[in-house]
Amino acid sequence: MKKYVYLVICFLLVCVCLNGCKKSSDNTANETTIISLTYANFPPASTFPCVQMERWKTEVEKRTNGKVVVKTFPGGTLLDAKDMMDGVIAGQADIGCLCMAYQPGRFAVTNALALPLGIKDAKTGSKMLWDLYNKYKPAEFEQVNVLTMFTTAPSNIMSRKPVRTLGDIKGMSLRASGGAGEILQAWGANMVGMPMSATPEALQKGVVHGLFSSLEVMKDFSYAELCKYVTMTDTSIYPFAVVMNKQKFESLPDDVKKVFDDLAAEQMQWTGEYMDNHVAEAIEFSKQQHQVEFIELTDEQKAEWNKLLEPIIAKWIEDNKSKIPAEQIVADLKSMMQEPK
Ligand code: DTR
Repeated sequence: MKKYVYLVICFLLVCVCLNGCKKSSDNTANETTIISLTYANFPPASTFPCVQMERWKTEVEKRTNGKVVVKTFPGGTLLDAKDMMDGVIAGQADIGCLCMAYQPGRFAVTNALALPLGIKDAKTGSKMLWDLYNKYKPAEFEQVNVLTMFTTAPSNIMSRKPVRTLGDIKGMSLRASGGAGEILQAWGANMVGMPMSATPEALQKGVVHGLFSSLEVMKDFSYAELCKYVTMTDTSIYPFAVVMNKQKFESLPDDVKKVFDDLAAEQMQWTGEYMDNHVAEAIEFSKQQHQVEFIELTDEQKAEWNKLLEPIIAKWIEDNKSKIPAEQIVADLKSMMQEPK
């Protein structure tokens, strides 16, 4: 009898245990059906890096039928501009958007896009950047999974006082970042390096008297209220990358990985086009709403200004050729510029 009772107790215990295991595996299944990812960005939500982030989120959530949910963090609320790459590698955010110029020297190959090559718009620049990245697959991106890349439109001078000649720019404190800074220095400006997110305050406080960037910021950061003059130089674009923590990417199911991979080139193209259209809108906005004067240089001036930039490419090749195939990279970029679009 005792033996019988003992057997029944054992049987009941096994049943309870099995039931518990089943419940916990059901829970796990529920948890894994929705994959939640964090996406960090450094500038405010209305700016182009964040607009492209929201577009990517919408597309991913749609194409995975809600299996992936992306939580976006604009304005440096999760990771700041300079911490973006290391923060993603460390897993502080699953995904991050970074401007390569903000960490000089770190993205040597792809930052070649910032050289004064005369790339005419963001659509062209973004395609060139993507092709260059895919050709060289530089070691600096090995620790992450690259989700897309894109560039800004060319940079122009936005300033509180008019810049009509090289004499006007001499000694003027202008804000830029990375390679674009060398351009300002070549023209005689006092270059002040800082990320875009720090620039509104620097302009307000008079630490800088203008900046050098693509013109959509006249609208998105309301610089048109302070900078009443734009000198059209159309030089130097800024390359960006969207990177994902590698282990996190590897942990995704194959169908989700495919959605991300399929979106990469499409997102690059979408962002380039968005940027070019948005620059055109910002120019109209600055003229109509804030009476900003757009100063065009004469052909002779352009030749004079461009001449001062010639040593920059040669110096970049010299400085980088022991580490990367710098000469070939410049040759590749020049030939990509000739390709029909
Ligand atoms: N031109 C670069 C990058 C840049 C251009 N537009 C934006 C908007 C928000 C953040 C960065 C950028 C720069 O001047 O930093």
